[in-house]
Amino acid sequence: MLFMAISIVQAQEETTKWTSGRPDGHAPISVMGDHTHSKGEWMFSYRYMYMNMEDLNRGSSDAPYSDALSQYMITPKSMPMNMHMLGIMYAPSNKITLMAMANYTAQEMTLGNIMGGEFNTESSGFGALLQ
Ligand SMILES: [Cu+2]
Repeated sequence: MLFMAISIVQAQEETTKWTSGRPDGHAPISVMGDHTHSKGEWMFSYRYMYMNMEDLNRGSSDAPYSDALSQYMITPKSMPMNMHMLGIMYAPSNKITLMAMANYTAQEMTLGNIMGGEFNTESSGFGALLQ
């Protein structure tokens, strides 16, 4: 999914000390849309995120897969996900910064069945989180 956002910001006052050239000039990479650019500036970004979900919980306690299999024929066991995100920012003026982002997500899931077997499913693609 490709989307564009337009940020219109008020001109920074001359007394502002903020500058993108400082190490603390940007929020952590996972925080998007935290800053603007000066006229004519481009910024390209690549973000990678890995997340793995596994195990079952009941409330705040671990639960064995046999609990789930006593009520259902299949239980999820793990689901690792890889996400790649590309971003572009451009400022046509000091008051407007354009931003576009696209992502590619790949994930798989290992499931166990009531017969004691396991199997995997997977999905991947551009845009929204696929499950
Ligand atoms: Cu930027």
